[in-house]
Amino acid sequence: MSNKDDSTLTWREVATNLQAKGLTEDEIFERIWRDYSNKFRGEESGRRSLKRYLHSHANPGNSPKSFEDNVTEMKGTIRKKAERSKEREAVVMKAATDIIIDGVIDVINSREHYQPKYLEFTHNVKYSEETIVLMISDIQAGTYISKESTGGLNEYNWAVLEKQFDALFYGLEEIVTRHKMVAPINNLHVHLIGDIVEGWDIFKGQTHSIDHDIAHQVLDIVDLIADFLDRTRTLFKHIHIVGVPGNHGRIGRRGENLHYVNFDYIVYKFVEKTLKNYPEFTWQISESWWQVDSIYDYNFLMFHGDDIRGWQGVPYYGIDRAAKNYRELLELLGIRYDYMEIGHFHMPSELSGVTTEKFINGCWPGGTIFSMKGLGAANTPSQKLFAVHPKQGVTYRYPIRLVVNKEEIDANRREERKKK
Ligand SMILES: [Mn+2]
Repeated sequence: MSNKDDSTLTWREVATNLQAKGLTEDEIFERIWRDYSNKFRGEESGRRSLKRYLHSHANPGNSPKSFEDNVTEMKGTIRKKAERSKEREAVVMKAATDIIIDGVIDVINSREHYQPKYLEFTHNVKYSEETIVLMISDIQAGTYISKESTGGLNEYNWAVLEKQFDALFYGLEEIVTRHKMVAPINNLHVHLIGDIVEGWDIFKGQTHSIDHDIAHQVLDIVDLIADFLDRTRTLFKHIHIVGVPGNHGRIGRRGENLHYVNFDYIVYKFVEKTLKNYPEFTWQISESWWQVDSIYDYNFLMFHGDDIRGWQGVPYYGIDRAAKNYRELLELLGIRYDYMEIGHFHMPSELSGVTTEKFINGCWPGGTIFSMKGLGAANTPSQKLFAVHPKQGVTYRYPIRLVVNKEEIDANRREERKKK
């Protein structure tokens, strides 16, 4: 019970006190109406609301609800409301889905049964001739990588390179022979995209990772390329050779000489002279660092790619930007190109674009000490072959893997040494 003087209590407090004393609802009503009727607005409505209040709050025998009780009650109310609304939602969803399904079923049922129109396979397709392009780049002839210095991760030397030329030819032969069964293939375009030789002073200490000096890199690779091209005459009626220089064959520091003062360019010219008596070959080798080769209605732009800045792997944005810049540049000559071919990055890839697809060639040595120690990167040696269709542009593409049996090479060498 309150210690307050009755005159300072509100009628609600008085009602609570009287209820605690055990007075009935009617008795409490009389007392409060007597003392507090002036607190209520209007006689009739005042009486009604006081009665309502007493009935719900001060009803003797019903102890007043605690705050927690009210919260619990409210929770129940809210939960019930939520459940009701969820149920309604589910009903609406189900009804809406049923309407759609009913509609679909009606449409399906109203359709006539499908009558097959094509009962026989008519094999009357005339396959168009296709032209083969073989990208050759990043041979880095003269590179020497020992098994020991790479912890067995790679081994590369001139004997491996010679075997790789066999692998390249066998790969080409198998793919072309297979496709000749469906369509005529008469023309090969060989795109030489630079870094044919490894060089000898491109980076510090390079002389420790070559097994051929630059003179013999040039002389011996000319023989291997000429021999390879000679073999392609067994598969094709006409072979067109296009060449652009790379960065490894340059003479002097970067930018010291013009780009064609480069051993790659010398190798190409040398090969051209070597095979000059064979009418099957046509040559497109100039002092330019870029070339465009036309096959049917398609133009293939090629350059080595060392001017595209990159760090680790293929610089997609740089390549994309170069493609767009070359598009503008070649507009000066009225040349539109459809495909772009580069080497240099040692990571075989094909990048799509709005109008230009870009081909990035693989390399011959695989992981070098530089790539593996510095970047933890190595790729299976490979070169890219693709076919050009008169109407479809570039169709099938193959990586020709240049993986050779190194144990076999070692065994042959041991045999040779024994003979001596
Ligand atoms: Mn390069």
